Amino acid sequence: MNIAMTEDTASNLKKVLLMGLDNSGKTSIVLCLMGVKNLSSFSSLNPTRGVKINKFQALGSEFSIWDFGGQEQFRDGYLNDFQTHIKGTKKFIYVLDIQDWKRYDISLEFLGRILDRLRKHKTTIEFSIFLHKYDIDLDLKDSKFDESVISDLIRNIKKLIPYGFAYHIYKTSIYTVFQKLAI
Ligand SMILES: Nc1nc2c(ncn2[C@@H]2O[C@H](COP(=O)(O)OP(=O)(O)OP(=O)(O)O)[C@@H](O)[C@H]2O)c(=O)[nH]1
Ligand SMILES: [Mg+2]
Repeated sequence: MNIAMTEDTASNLKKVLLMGLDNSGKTSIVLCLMGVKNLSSFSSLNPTRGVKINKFQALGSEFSIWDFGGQEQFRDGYLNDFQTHIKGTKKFIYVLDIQDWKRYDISLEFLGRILDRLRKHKTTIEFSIFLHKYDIDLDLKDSKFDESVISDLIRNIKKLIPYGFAYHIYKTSIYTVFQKLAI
């Protein structure tokens, strides 16, 4: 993908970046935002290789959603080229799979490195963290995965946030027509 070709030039073009570990649900979120409702589109998704840019119109604006495939082999590259990627960005969404509790530490580490870059660049980008796959029927009775695991996770996320940095955390799910609950 030629980055120069896709730079934000129109003033009403809203550039949104999505990052997070592989399989966390970024491409599914993009499909939801684009209005895809056919559930089979979500079950047949392949891992995103590198950055995939999706442009579409909604609410009178044109959106350019940059979906960064989260496999380990790509992550360092995104951080090395961070400044180039975030140029013109309006909103940054970090996606964490709430059901993938075995990889919380890896996801927190990646999030920490992203926040570090954002702090260095002193940007005013809106920052959100999606605790994704927070499905309506999520079973929190499992002994290894309960409310305390999630509150620990949220506490650990907050520890990573630089002082004075504005952000929001949401619980999201592609079910129930893309739910996004502020916490
Ligand atoms: N239970 C549940 N599964 C979801 C949800 N969102 C996505 N998934 C599933 O999670 C899997 C991975 O989704 P993707 O959207 O491909 O994940 P990704 O973050 O784009 O992965 P990479 O491209 O490898 O970085 C798919 O099987 C989706 O159907 C959700 O809200 N709840
Ligand atoms: Mg993907």
